[in-house]
Amino acid sequence: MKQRIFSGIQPSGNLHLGNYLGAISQWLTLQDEYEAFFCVVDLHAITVPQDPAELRRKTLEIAKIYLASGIDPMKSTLFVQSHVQAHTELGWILNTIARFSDLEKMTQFKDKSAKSEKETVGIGLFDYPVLMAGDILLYDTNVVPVGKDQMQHVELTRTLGRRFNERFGETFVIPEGRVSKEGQVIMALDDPTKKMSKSAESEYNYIALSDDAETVRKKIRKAVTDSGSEIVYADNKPALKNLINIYSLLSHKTTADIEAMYVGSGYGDFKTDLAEVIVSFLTPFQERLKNISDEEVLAVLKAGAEKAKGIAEVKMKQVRERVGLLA
Ligand code: ATP
Ligand code: LTN
Repeated sequence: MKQRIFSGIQPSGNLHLGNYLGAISQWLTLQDEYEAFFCVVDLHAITVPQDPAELRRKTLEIAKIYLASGIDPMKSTLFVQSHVQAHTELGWILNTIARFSDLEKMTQFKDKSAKSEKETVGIGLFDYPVLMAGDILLYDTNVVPVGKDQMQHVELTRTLGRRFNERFGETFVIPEGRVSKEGQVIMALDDPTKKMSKSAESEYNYIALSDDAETVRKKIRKAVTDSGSEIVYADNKPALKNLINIYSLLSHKTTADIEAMYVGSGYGDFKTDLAEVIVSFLTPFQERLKNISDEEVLAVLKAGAEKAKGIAEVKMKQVRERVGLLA
């Protein structure tokens, strides 16, 4: 029996290179080895206000991005979270064992809520890691491939899974988080101390997967660099290190090879080439994306939801019984 992986991305904002290199590119290699579930987590996206029509459009777009990236529906199960009601049901049940003190510690909640007035921070934003735990535990997931920023939520999932098992008897597999080595965190182009983020204020923070060649070139030209002029991969040059990481991950050259290629040249040459490396990745990707029809992706999502429902329902029967809900 193959082990299972589960992961998801929210249909909010513009997907960027950080999402691709931190999450999706890891999934591509894992889908051969594992029984894989990749979800478009729309119920997570509504923890912040979304325009309904735009949310529907984004949900389809994320699913198309999965396909255009090479997630193969013959190997992996792709579906939309809200199509499988068990996610909200398990999320609620886990709420009853999650503690305020568990959630209060979550860095992402602290960061996101710090940006708004305290009185307006929604419960959904606070509670969302519990829903995420439900996503993962429903499928007896063994491994959760995510970017490093999500590891704290995977830790919480483990805590809630264990707590449930202790109180109600062995029910859930306790999953492990997995981050890819280099893609751990892609930093913002305009500030190497922050992660590249789709909810960033400035579009110079990220390269969107939908950026055209001219936009990529402009954004890379404007990307901040460190003092000095040589191309070296070092911790005291965080901006450059991030750019070399992106170069390396997309070109499959090692960071040492890249350093060697630019001995004697400056940031100008390096940035020009980096922009072309990104464009050569994005152009065929965008071409594939454009050719995926709504009908095609809807059919994949429908089949995916059917398969996911079957598995989730078996688990929920067991959960309801353990908790004492009348059959
Ligand atoms: P936001 O910044 O608005 O919270 P996000 O860009 O982090 O959104 P998510 O939907 O939260 O996007 O993340 C989807 C996946 O991409 C997660 O696995 C996350 O860890 C990964 N990811 C997001 N940003 C980065 C990044 N800068 N570097 C590496 N991985 C990332
Ligand atoms: N919270 C994650 C998205 C997410 C997820 C999941 C990731 C929701 N449910 C289950 C892995 C497994 C984020 O990236 N913001």
